[in-house]
Amino acid sequence: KQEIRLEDYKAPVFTIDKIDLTFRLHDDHAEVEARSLFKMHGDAGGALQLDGGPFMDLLALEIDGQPVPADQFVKSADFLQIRAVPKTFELGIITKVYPKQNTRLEGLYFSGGNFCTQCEAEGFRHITYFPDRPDVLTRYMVRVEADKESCPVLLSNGNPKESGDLENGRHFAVWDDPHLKPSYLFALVAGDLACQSDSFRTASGRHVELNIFVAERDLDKCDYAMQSLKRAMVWDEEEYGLEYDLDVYNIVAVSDFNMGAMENKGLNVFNTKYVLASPETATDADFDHVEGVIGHEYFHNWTGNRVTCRDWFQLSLKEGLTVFRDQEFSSDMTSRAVKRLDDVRVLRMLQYPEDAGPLAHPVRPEKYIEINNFYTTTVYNKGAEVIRMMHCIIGPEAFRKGMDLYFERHDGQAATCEDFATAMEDASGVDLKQFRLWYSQAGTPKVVVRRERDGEDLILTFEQSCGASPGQALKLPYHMPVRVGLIGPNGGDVKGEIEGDGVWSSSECVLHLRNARQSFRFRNVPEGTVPSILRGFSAPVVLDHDLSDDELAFLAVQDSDAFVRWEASQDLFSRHLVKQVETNGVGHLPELLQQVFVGHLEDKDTDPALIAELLALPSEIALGQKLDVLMPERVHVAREALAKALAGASSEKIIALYHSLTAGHGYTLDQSAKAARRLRNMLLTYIALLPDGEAIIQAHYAQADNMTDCMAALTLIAHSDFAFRDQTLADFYSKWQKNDLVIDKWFAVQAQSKRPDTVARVRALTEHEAFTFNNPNRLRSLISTYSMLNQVRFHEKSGEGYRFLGEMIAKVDEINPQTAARLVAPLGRWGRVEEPRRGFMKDALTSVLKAPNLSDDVRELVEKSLA
Ligand code: BAL
Ligand code: ZN
Repeated sequence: KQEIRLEDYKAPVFTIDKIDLTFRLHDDHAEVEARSLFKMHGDAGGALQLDGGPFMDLLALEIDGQPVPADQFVKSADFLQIRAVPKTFELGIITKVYPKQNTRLEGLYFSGGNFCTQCEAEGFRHITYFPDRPDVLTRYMVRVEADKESCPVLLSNGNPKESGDLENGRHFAVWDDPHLKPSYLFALVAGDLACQSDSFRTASGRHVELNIFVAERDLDKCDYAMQSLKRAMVWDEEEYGLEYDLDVYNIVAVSDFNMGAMENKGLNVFNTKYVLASPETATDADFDHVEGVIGHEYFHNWTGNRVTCRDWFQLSLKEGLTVFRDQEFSSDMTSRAVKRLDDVRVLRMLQYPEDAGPLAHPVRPEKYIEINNFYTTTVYNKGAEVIRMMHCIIGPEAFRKGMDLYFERHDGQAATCEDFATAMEDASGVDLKQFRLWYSQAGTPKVVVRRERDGEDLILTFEQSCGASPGQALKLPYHMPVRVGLIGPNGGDVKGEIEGDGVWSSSECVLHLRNARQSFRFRNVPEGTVPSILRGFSAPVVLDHDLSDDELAFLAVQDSDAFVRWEASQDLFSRHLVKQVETNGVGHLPELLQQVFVGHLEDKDTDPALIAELLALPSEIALGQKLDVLMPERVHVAREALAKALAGASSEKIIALYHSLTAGHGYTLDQSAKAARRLRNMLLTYIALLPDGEAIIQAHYAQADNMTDCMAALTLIAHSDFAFRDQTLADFYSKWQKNDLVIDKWFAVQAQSKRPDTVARVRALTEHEAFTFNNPNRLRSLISTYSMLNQVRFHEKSGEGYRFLGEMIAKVDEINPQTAARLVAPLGRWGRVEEPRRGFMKDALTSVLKAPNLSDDVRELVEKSLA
């Protein structure tokens, strides 16, 4: 496959006024008839080039009702070219595809007894020959025909128009989508599905039918998704004045799905993981994810569908913006402070390593071979941070005006990131020229801040830099918003007066950092005031400051900003742990750390969910990132030792608080009940390290009446040497073996175990009766959890973890290249480790390249990872 470059973008020469699609679904194949009205613009030399795929047969090709002679067209594995076409014409194509053989899960495939589609980014070309690019917007009319008994439900985009019976026990349905859309938003579902229905009245009075289609056995697990959908619809009306625009909103849950969900117009197809939830089967985090993803796909209706992307380089235009919108929605529905910590943690754990490694790319990439490889945490999560920074720089009111302007200008169009930035600029009057570097430069900037006193004044001097990334040796300084507060000696925010490029609101200011080095003078700052820097994590950077341990301890307790409070605690723990790792020491527990820890335990004024996070030690991955050379065992040992010392020093307080949270808390999904569970389960991780912890964990597991508590205990049990370990895992398996999503957790919990035998167990689990290489959720639960989240066991000195992953990538690639490619990244981080690990990682990558018939998806990432 050839590299595609942003700079080569050309507007389409052919547009399509409308397309009529007929799907004739049969047991072993599907016939697809497409009739499209093409219009030529400018001079194409009379040749029409359509995208196609290697897995379909061409049965018929007509122009204006006449067969196209064989010498007038050329067909290859990935295109169809027709010469000498008229200026306007109707193109008729009949193709034959094989959904049951489609294990790649793009295009039309079969999952759990149902036909379904996945067309983003380039799946439509595996259904019919078409200009499969997001800037060709068309009106779709779709007729689906299938056997009535096996496929009673027939769905496509838009509104239902007509349905009825046919001969031979077959039936049909016609769907009409009045909105223009690109082919990647096309969807079809046919099968035997049960449905939970509800309705919604939009602010302007449109009645919308809401349906969630699932397998009959899962009908009792759709309530939360339905309630979340209605909350999302209200939220988008209230926050952005955006209403839904069809008569029906359909969601279908399928169990084999490459992504989390897909925002097809009026017919979202979801991974079951983000629809199904009941207290017995889903954790609180699962419920939050359901709400977040339901919101995300719903919000795409405007940011993605009504305004779509001109080309795939603009992917973050819809994804970064929609992630920002779903984050804000979830913040409003749950706890803003805790949601922000969760999002920052994800960014640092997944995006920072990407930005620092061989697969680093800008939020708006400039080239790709396989676009599926760019559905990355950089495009999504860093993209959302870019939107969040704009929101911070121009302020919420101007941001809302900018959104209005963006829709006013681009509704019904395929737009660019540049269009979005321009709308924000025009609405606010703020110059965002320099800010746009966040779209074009890869890498995580480093910001060093140093303090100076000058009489009564405090001067903060910032220096920003950003290391080289592939193809980008030198970086220009970014425009970044840095939110800063001042905490007076008695705690509490001090209002300041500032000289430099910054604006005060009531309790803090936003500094506009634009230069490589820049100073800000705060006037009349009382002695003993501690600056609270990068509040709310206002820019996605690595911050280096000169605060003392005592000052960090002070902020950890006193700061009014939850992020800085948490960050100060984390910094304090990290400093100690990094020292231990670097000196290979197992020193005493510093008094200050214990005091801070106890302070959090005794804090009665803070949301218990936030307390849980304040008590958490930095993850092994977060600690690894603070080292020049990753030393996985030392990190693991030092962290365990500190946790054990903290637990031992405060055991009575921990156990007392744990029991106080147990009493009187029946299971509900209220925020306060969820927060109590979060804290109680965090305490359990410390209890596991106490001599009498085993009995408490066993009781916690036995008494759990919900999956959150059950998994909290099972995670610790899987990691332990407890005598009941194997039996508990076996019991859990036999209890839940019919529930795929719960069995995914069973695999994941074993993949996460820090026990030395984990790599052998993970390998053995690939032979388990419940393991399959065909289901992406199952692959991710075992292989991705192991290789991405279990740092110490993945980086086994023997290299066995790397060899295992290399083998898995090659094996999965034969079945599903897109999902195989998502397994590659951990092997590319060889620059972070020393020999012999480094060599083992490269060997594993090289061995993948030797696989016969390696996909472009995997090849692109492996070659980049070795470069
Ligand atoms: N558009 C792909 C799935 C999602 O981001 O919603
Ligand atoms: Zn999305």
